[in-house]
Amino acid sequence: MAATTGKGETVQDHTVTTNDEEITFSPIFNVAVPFIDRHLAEGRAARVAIRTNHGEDVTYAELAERVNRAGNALLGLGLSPGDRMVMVVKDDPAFFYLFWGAIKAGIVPVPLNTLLRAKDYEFIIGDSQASAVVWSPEYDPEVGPALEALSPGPAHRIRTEGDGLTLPALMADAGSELAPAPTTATDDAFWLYSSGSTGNPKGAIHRQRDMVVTSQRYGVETLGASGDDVFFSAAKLFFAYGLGNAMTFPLWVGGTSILFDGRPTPETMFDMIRRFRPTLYFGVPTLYAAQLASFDELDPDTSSVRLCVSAGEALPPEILHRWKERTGLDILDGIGSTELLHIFISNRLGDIKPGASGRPVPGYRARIVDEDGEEVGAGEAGRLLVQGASAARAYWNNPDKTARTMLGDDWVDTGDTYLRDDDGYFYYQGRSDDMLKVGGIWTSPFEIEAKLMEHPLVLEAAVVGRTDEADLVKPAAYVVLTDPEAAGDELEAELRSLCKQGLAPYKYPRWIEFVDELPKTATGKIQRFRLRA
Ligand code: 3UK
Repeated sequence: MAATTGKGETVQDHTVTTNDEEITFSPIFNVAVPFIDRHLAEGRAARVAIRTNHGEDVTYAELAERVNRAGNALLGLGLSPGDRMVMVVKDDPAFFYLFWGAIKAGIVPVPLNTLLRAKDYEFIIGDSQASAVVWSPEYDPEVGPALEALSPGPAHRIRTEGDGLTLPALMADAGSELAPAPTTATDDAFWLYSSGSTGNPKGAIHRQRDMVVTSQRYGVETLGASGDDVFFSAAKLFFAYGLGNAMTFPLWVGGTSILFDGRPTPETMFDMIRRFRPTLYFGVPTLYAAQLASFDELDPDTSSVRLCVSAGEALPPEILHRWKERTGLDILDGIGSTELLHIFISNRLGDIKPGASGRPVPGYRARIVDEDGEEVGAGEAGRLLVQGASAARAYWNNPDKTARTMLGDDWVDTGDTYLRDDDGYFYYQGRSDDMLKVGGIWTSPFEIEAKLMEHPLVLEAAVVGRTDEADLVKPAAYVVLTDPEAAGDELEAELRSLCKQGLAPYKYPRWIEFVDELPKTATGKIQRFRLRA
């Protein structure tokens, strides 16, 4: 299909042009075309797009046909462009068919965290006013009650396999050809719900262009991803981090994605790496720490990997150093968010600053501001604001939160406290709402945690504010040990003196508690609010 611009030139629909300055889109643009159909036109039909831990391989030709069938199946049920389809789907090829089939048909997929509870699903399905819900039968115990509680609720209820109405049955009856819905680059494409530490989850509305921007600016220009890469992500597809790592980046460059539908543990991750030989591995700090703790026992083979990535929370320098020592591999730490869709400040190949998130990814701008919105100087902490063309346009049905977060012109308030050094590297200081005032001075819980983790017996640490006898806020540390037997007064004194020596004097933890584990979100973030409670 071709269109004519006002200037009389002819442009193909659904095309992208990229240069250093900007990424431009044809007036008619449906993002399923460059990510799915383009590979057939470019001779990659027989290449493997997806490999699963169950031994299933899906080629680019099979993927394109199944995407069409899934899109037609949804249209056949009566869904219309703009309708929402909630997905509670494990990491499986069906996730790809549904997500892209919906987008190609103009329907808006809303993938949800598969670890939520019935109450959460009830809220989100109701909030999104979804016309259809599709789920993997594993999640029956939580999705079932949520659907029962909603009346009338979504008109269409579909399992990816098993009982009742199933996706494979619908796809078998649907046509294998589908014309892309004639959307534009700034039309809504998909939503991702983000759960803050307080309040209800909010649906971030992403546009057709957003996955192109993250795949090109971070995937290609930062990671150097190409069609030769094999991508394996410990972070699941429902998380914006996993969605990029294991779906949009491989599909953008014509590479291969390895899917694992189980629980990420050191054993399962090392086993997948040995079996499928990925070139890029994407993890979170907690998992890297656990993989290091069982490294000797598992004796892994990581020789296929060229580069590792970490995001979700800041990567402690100790983990970076130990991983390099054991595997010879670098870990690129970068900060991303659901609202910006993927990583927007990152370390680079050959330019890694331990303890820093790095510098803005090409195409993104970052500013650190004080309470009045004025930019602060180098070395001063403030709120991190970021601008980029992958920024969500709004939160669904939430004008207040939208106004507070989406500042206009694609600027987003991240809610993080950061400082920038003289060389332009950005350092995470904590969530703005987790920062402590100790003796009147802003204190980063994260800085104290990083210091504690320098001790060889410390696996993880979390610091929160606690009031002392005088009702003043002081740091309290919760510490997980590599050897729980080592807990005791002696180690406590050692950790305290480590902090006193290495940090400003007011920052040492006044209380140290040894615990078996830290409360975490499904995506691996420490829930400091639960420790405070
Ligand atoms: C924190 C980090 C320090 C930070 C994400 C990569 O985590 C992702 O998205 P979420 O919406 O959370 C966003 C918040 O998480 N954070 C993430 N990465 C780092 N803090 N260093 C880091 N490297 O508070 C941020 O505001 O769950 C990560 C790609 C896509 C993502 N959505």
